[in-house]
Amino acid sequence: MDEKTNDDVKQVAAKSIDPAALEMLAHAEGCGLETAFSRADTMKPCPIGESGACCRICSMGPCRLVGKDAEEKTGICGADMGTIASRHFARQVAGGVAAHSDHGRDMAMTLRAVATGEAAGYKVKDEQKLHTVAGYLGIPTSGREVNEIALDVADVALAQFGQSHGDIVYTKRATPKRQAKWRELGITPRAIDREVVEVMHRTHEGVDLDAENILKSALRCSLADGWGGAMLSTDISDILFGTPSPLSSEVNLGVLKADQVNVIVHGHEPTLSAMLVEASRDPELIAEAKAAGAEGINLAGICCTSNEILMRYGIPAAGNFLHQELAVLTGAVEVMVVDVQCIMQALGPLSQRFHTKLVTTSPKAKIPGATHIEFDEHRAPETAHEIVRLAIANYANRGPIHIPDYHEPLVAGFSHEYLNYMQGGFHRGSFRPLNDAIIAGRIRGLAGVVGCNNVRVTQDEGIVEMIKRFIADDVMVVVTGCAANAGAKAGYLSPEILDHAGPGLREVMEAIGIPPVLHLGSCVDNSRILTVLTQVATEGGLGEDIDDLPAVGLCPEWMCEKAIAIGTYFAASGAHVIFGVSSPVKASTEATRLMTEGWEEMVGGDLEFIPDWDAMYARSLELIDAKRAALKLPQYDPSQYGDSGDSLFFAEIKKYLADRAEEAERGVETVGSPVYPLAEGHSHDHGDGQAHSHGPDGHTHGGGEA
Ligand code: BF8
Ligand code: SF4
Repeated sequence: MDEKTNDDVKQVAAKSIDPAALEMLAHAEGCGLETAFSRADTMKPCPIGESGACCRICSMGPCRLVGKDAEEKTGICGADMGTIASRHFARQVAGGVAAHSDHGRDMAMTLRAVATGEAAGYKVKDEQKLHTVAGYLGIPTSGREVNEIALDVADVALAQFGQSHGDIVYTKRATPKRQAKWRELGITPRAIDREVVEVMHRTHEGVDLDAENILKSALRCSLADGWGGAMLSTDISDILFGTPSPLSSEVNLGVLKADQVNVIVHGHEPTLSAMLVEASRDPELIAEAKAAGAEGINLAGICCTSNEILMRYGIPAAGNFLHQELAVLTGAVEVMVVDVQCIMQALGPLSQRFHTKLVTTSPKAKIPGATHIEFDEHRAPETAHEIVRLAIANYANRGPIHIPDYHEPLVAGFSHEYLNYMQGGFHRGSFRPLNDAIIAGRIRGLAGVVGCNNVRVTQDEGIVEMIKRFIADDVMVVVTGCAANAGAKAGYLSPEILDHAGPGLREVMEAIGIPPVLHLGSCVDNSRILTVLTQVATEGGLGEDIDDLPAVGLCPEWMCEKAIAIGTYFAASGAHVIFGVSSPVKASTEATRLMTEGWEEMVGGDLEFIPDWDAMYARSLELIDAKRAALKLPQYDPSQYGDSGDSLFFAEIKKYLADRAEEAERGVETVGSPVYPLAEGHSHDHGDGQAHSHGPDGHTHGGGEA
């Protein structure tokens, strides 16, 4: 490789805070291969589009409102900046809602196929959750067979997409105050598809031309995601694959194994990947892998498919969004299986430079250069076997490999149900301890740090900075999606991180026995945050609704429309939300005002864009402290706490994880959902059926270069 100047080093260092990524970027450069990171150097964002000042809704345009007086200009049809920016924003919301919700619909279709006995290999894993969900949906359960209930749940869920009258049923899970507010404003979502279609209609040329009204429709559309498609997706995934409870695993590219057949699942849906988990553990296939010269079959994940199987089976995560190309660059991936969303087209040509077979599986998502093996829930186990066999056959074709030796331990799997259980046991689950801690000021507030990676900012930097600062300042953090993965790679999802928590937070976490940063799952699982916040709000002592809580939601490195939809539904549910990177409505003072002051007045929550990490953090604390003051809670004072803690937490969680590893070794059924593990006596393993031992430095080692 050429010698590097200081400037080169700085430029590379600015791309990621993850040493594995930096190592792989240097490797890519050495191989003369490009990645999203290097393409971003030459492809600068268009400043007009980036700020929301470009309209390409009709062919009289595209109209671009630029210059000092841009806000006084209009497009050819007379549309002003507020309309143009809001219209584009609303369409982003609709795109995100469509993506999450279509995923939710597919989950409901799978549940239906399971209920009618047409989906071999799947079954209802969590009957308790099925009963709970049936209760929300008004479906009788008493004296009925599991599949009878499941069929009704699937049909009522599917009806939520296209019903011709009524509201989305899950909106009833919001606080009474929130439901009343939505009704009063006329933004209770009616049917999921309808809200997406309506936004597309309103933002067609020449329809809704009032920024405030357009943005109001975006709020309603987003609610069809958070309290509709995404929430259904989470619930049905729990029914089919088990409601998560804590388990340990590992994260980062070092989870790839030099001497095993590596299969990566990437995308968002848990359906095929759950079957791949089983296939990767099939003794017959393992024997075939050994006959092909490998030591075994190693499954790992990227993006939210990874989160889905990490949370339920402990399958290790190879990385987040910007790791997808880096994984292929290791040369050690026999097959990368993708389903839908956040999959880069670049994987097609890149995988052709290696022996890696890129396998597309969804009829909705094909990529030139990939092998298409269509997933069909009616023959899922066969498809999974076919894919694993393709990987085994491909093992012999490996060239030189380069696996960066970085892998961090993490604990994941904190569902709403598990948090309840942790705070009072199977029969007395509640959020009382957490609420009391917030009221007393031991916990200053709550923060959700969620969302993507984006090459426009240093990978993982904003996410990890926020997590680090929050826990040091006694703010409890929940994470999902690629942000969870970023936090984990930096070591913040390991129980040891309690040492970095502030004195009050540490005391509480030790007492309850949970870590200060909780991995709640994939991006559709942001709906878990909605239900957690709703319970915190109704538990007592912290007001009556989400907009009373000392809480913020951050998406420091947002990238796609789904993130915009999530941010919007949190705002519509009463949360203060801050995004980084840049604002898609920056060009319009009016749209910016509407989404901040305007929405705060309307729904109590808002959406701000603050690209600077220091400013984002300062604003977060300001918002949290303002809510504490409004609730007349004692001012946060860290000097009061920190004396009562001991290592109870470590002892508890370590024992819990060790018990489960031990059970897994004994062959106790590990696929499933022991939400109440002590009540049900189930266990998860770590994805490869083995207990992982942690070295004295708290890190696990393996993989490595060959
Ligand atoms: O749905 S966080 S980059 S992977 S969009 Fe995509 Fe963003 Fe990652 Fe999961 Ni979510
Ligand atoms: Fe231009 Fe109006 Fe057409 Fe948009 S809808 S491209 S602003 S003429």
